[in-house]
Amino acid sequence: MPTDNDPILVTCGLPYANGPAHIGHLRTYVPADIFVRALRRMGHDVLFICGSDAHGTPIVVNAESKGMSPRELVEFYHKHFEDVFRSINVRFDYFGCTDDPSNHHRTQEIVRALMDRGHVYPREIELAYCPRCERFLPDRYVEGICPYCGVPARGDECDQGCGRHLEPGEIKEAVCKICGSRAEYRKQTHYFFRLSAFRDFLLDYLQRLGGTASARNYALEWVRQELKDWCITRNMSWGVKFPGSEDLVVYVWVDAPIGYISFTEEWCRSHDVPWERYWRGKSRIIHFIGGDIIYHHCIFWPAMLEGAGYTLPSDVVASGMLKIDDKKFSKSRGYVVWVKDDYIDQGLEPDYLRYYLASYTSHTKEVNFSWKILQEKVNTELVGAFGNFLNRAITFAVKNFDGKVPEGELDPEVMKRIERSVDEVSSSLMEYEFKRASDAVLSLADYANTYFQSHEPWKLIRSDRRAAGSVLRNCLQMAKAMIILMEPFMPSKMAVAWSQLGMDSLDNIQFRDAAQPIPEGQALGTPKILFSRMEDSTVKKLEEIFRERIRRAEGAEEKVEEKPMISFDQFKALDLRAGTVLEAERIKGSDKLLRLIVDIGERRQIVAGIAKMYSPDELVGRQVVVVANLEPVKIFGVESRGMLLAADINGNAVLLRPDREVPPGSGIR
Ligand code: B3M
Ligand code: ZN
Repeated sequence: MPTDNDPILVTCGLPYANGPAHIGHLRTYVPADIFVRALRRMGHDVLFICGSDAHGTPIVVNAESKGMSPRELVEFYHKHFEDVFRSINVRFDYFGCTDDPSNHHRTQEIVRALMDRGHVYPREIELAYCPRCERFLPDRYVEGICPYCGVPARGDECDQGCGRHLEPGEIKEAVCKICGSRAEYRKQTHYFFRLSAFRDFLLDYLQRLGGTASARNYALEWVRQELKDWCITRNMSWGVKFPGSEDLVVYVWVDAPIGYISFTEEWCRSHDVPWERYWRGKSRIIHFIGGDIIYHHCIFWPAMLEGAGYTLPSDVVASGMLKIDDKKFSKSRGYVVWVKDDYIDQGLEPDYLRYYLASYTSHTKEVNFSWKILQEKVNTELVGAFGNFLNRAITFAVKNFDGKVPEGELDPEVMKRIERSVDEVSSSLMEYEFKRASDAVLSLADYANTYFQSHEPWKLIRSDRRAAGSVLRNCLQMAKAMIILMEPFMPSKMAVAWSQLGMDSLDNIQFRDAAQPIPEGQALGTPKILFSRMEDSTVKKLEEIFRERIRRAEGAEEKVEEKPMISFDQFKALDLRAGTVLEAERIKGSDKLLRLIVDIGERRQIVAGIAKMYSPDELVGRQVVVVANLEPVKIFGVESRGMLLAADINGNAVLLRPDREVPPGSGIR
């Protein structure tokens, strides 16, 4: 077990480089950043590591749909996350990417070690294969029915039903996500990690695992029930090559956590420190993760580390989920707040959001976010209590004591109160109780406000200047303590407050300095309002953006819902005909459109948006179904007189065709 003097490594779950950051992400990153800042102010030697997760099928699917390469997509979002973290004051020592060469290298090293030690074995399995696309369908390339609960599911997880992780080959009634075809099952050799052999190890390890009880208990529950071996290979080219195989890559959940190691290596390389200090020695490794990836971090990952001979994590800290306006977070339904567009770019204070996320409720519980609550917290807790006291104390001292910390006695009661706050904040943070810690600072602010109020320095100054000076010196001492203890939560704001106290730099200040007497005669800075109120008009504007997004999401959902009834005559008004494609070619400048000549009893030129799904060659000679009496339109400068019927599979067209060859021009009824 690591001791107090061992180096500490703190990591955060790696965001997929597959979409923008939303405040659900920050539920993990902000508390981790607070924790690291606090550890440093308690004198610990800490390294803070994260990076983007570049692999896995969703990224390939998304890149394909955007007409980008996976690497381009990953680079784009990698930079996005770096920017967001900078703007919200989350400061990693190193932010890597799992597609970096060092991670390919470390992953292969670990997989080889696992193979050498007999923890990985080959097995032939039956996998979904699309005969039309002529390829195996890993994970998100396939949809079907969950074998456990019978609900429609994705290839790798039953996301709408029982929530189980699905192993390759498990999904029933598989359908190809690319072309919509019914998949077949074909045999292929894959590699499995012998997770089942780690049961006793895990039972013992998990009892000792630190972090949140939520993570430990959830994992123990799983280990007690069932531990199945994990298939760790996939048929793809994007990813880390499985050693010794040309067409298999390792499963993304193998190389993603290994990023924690390879990013540490990268940082160590540029700082001339052996990486083994963290991953082969006595260190304390603390993972901050979302509550939905406990299984991976508490079961799969420690078993892999144990199997390959690396240091085991000492703590797994799992955050609760986030709700928006008391509704389940959902990007597709519009219940989402994007960090950049909806927050930073609206000119809102990063520190307000940090404070909200940390102080709303305890770390493992559900946070509800709404603009109204943000306003209320800012206006009462930050403006009303914390900021109000700082401003009163500093302004009074500047005005009445020549801009300096007045001479006076430090009250032992006040000093005891400060010591108590330091203890409370420190111990709460060490237990990952972020709310308890910020509440403790707020309660010091309340105490300080009452102290100022009840000692009435504005009266005292006229009768006993020395006594008034003492009151103010005590107030400034409490201000100093409040700023130091609040810094991990609101680093930008506290740096400003610190300079108003006339202090140099907060950089090397420790929590225990909160009780170091503030020097008499020290020149104070210029008092300014630290926190500004959130006005109703601002909140209204932010809520409007949010409502509009939900309205648009609902509108999009309605489109695929029922349409109004039509009469048979209306149906008969459609001139539908079977036809045969005579010619097909791409339209220059468009990657979606094809120009077709179709025989529907006459030659018709039709422009169709199917180039992503069909090549011109495969269309010539094929029979199709055409709406022949649509008004002609020009698309990309080419006239289109008619439309092909197709099924819409997530925006991709799958053409309809007659069941057997029919004469071109046959009517459809
Ligand atoms: N990229 C994101 C998630 O499932 C995933 C985390 C990897 S951590 C090694 O939350
Ligand atoms: Zn299921």
